[in-house]
Amino acid sequence: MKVLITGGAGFIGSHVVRLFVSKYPNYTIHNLDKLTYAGNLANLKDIENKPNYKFIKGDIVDAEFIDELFRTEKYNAVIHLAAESHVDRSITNPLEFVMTNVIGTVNLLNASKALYKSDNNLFSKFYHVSTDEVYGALGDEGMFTEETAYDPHSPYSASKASSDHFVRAYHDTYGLPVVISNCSNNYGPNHFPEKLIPLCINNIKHNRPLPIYGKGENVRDWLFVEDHATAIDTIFHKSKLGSTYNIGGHNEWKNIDVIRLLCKLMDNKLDRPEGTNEKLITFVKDRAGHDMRYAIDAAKLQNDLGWVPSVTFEEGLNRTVDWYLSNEEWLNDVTSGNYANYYKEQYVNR
Ligand code: NAD
Ligand code: TDX
Repeated sequence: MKVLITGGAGFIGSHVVRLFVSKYPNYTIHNLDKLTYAGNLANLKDIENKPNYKFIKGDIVDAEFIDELFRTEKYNAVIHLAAESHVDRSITNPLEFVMTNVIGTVNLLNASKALYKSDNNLFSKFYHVSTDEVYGALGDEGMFTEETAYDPHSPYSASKASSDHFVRAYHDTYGLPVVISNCSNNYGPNHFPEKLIPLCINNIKHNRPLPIYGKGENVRDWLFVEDHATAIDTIFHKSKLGSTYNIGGHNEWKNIDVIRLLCKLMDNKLDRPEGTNEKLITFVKDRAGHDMRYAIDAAKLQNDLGWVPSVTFEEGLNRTVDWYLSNEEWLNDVTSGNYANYYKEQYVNR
C-alpha cells in the first residue's frame, strides 16, 4: 500500500506520519508538504531515515505538479491534512485559506479521481481530515453529531466546510471512495505556538502576558493529538466508504479554566510560588465572530469502530508542558523562524 499523507510536517500530520511509518512497515508513506510557516521537518527527525518514508516538498495548489505526482507514484490512498489552520490568520488573509483549503483539496480530488477511474482496484480511499468548526457554535446545551447542519462562521471554518462539501460531491458524483472525519481542538507536542495552549506555555515560560480573548468563557473540547492520530488510523482502516465520523474526547473546558490549570501546573514545574503565573492572565479584545462553544458527540466512532481516547486531559497537559520545557531548541527555532531557513534549505539541496 502506497499512502500519500499531505501536511505531514505540521502539528497533527507529523503525529499521523510517525504512527503510520512505525506501525505499518509494509506501507510506503509519502509526506507531501509545502513547508509553510507551520510545516517543520524537525517534527519528524526521529523517522526521517526510515526506509518506508519519503518527504516531498510541494504545494497542493499547484494542479500540474499534483497531477504529475499522482501519475508517477500511483498512490493507493490519500490522507489529506494539509491546510491553513489558524482562525486568526484566516480573518486577516481569507484568500490564502480558500487557495489551500478549497482549491488544494479539489486538486487532490481531481488527481485521485483520475487514478480511480484508470483502475478502481488501485485507488482505495481519499481520507479528508476536517474540523468540528464546520458545524458552527453551540449554546449551553447539546453536542455536534454527524447529522448537525454545517454553519461555519470564520473564513477558516468556511474554507474547511467547502472542502468537506467537495469531498462528498466527488463521492456522490464520481463514485470516488472517500471518508471524512471532523475532530475537536487538538493539543500536544509540536503544536505551533500561535494556538492558545502552546502560546500560553511559551508565554508563561518567559513571564509574558497570557492574552485571553473576551471574557475567556468560550468552550473548546480538547483532545490529545496522539489520540487524534489513533482515531485517524482506526477510521482509515475500518470505516465505511462515503461516511463521516466525529472525533472528540468529551473534554469541554472554558478557555479561562484551561489557562488557570496550565498556570498552576507550570507554577509547580517552574518552581514558582502558587498563583504566580495566574497574574499573567490578560483579557484582550475578543476574536471577530468568535464561536462560543464546541462539543463533539463521538458515539458513532466509539460504537461502530471501537475507538476511544486513551489520554486524560490532566495527563495530556502534563506531557505537553514537559515536552515544551524539554524541547527548548524546537520552541526557540520556531519562534525565531530559524527552522524555516535550516530545514527548508536542507531539503531543497537534497
Ligand atoms: P498545521 O497548520 O500545524 O499544519 C498544516 C500543514 O500543512 C503544515 O505542515 C503546512 O506546511 C502544510 N501546508 C499548508 N499549506 C499547504 C499547501 N498549499 N500545500 C502543501 N502543504 C501545505 O495544522 P494542524 O493543526 O496540524 O491541522 C492539520 C489538519 O487537521 C488541518 O486540515 C486542520 O483543518 C485539521 N484539524 C486541526 C485541528 C486542530 O486542533 N489543530 C482540529 C481538527 C482538525
Ligand atoms: O491568544 C489567544 N487567546 C484566546 O483566548 C488565542 C490564540 C486563542 N484564544 C481562544 C480562541 C478559542 O476560543 O482560545 C480558543 C482556542 O483558540 P485556538 O488555539 O486559536 O483554536 P481554535 O480557534 O479553537 O481552532 C483550533 O481548533 C480547531 C485549530 O486552530 C483549528 O485548526 C481546528 O480546526
